[in-house]
Amino acid sequence: MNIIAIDIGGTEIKYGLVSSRGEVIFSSSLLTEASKGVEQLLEKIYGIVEELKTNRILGIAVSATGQIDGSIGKVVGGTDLIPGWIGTNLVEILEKRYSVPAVLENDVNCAALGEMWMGAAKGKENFLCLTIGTGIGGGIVLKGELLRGESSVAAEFGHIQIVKNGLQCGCGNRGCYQSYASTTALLRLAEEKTGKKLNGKEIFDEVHKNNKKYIEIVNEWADYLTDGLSTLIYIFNPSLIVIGGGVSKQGEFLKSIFQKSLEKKVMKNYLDILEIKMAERGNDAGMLGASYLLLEKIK
Ligand code: BMX
Ligand code: ZN
Repeated sequence: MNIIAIDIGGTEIKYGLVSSRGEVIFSSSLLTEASKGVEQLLEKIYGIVEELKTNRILGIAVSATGQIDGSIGKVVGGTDLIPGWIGTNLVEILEKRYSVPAVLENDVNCAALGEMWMGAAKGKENFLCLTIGTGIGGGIVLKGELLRGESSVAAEFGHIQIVKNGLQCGCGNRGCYQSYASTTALLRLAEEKTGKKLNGKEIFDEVHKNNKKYIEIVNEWADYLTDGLSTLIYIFNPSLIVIGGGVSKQGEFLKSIFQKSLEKKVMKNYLDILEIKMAERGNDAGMLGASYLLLEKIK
């Protein structure tokens, strides 16, 4: 039997069917269109469930952007990215509507579990996961379990303040990490410095062509990224950090930029035992992690 898995990011919704052994049997995606608000988003979710629903579904597993209390399946905080999203108890809505078990957990918490179950953190029990996307998200796994925190909103790495009186963030504060080190921030920085609007892939294509301007831009952005990473390294002294999000497709190339930058900010004894890995399950990690939690719930 399979699970309907849905991963709601700030830009894209990835969805598909995951088996109880962790195989992604089918997957597809559509645009989130976050600014259209929660009612539109719910319609998209219902459309996905209708498309994939058969009488042999174990349940619905949802991974989503936002601060989420996974124990009750409710969005309890976050930025204003999806108007109306905060306060939504998606688990209640889905269980009532479809009479199958459902789970909802933060997207990067799910990505961490997905990578532990079937990817770069296989066999690891203590590690951090950080994703670089519309925002920056985090997941902390200790002894094989998510560290959720007192009110279930731990590991929101994206809102660590790294610049005093800096750029305005959607959370209401200024100078947040994600305003400087997300993919959104890389695109903004590139546009500011060149006057041209390129997407992430195009920016890295320019870097691979040895375009000095874009090499400078990527290095500046990476410097912000490692400002946050170094803080996390000093707090957790981790043996593994898994980096996810679209840019992780840049693989070893980007990893070496991050590593060189970290060497200038973090003491050697922390780096000697630290492995940085790019996520292996890319777009599937959130769906896998949510499915992992659904299997735990129905066990
Ligand atoms: C934001 C925050 C996190 C999320 C992270 C990555 C909101 C709506 N989201 O910091 O909960 O994990 O972004 O999400 O407050 P993404 O949109 O980049 O996938
Ligand atoms: Zn913020």
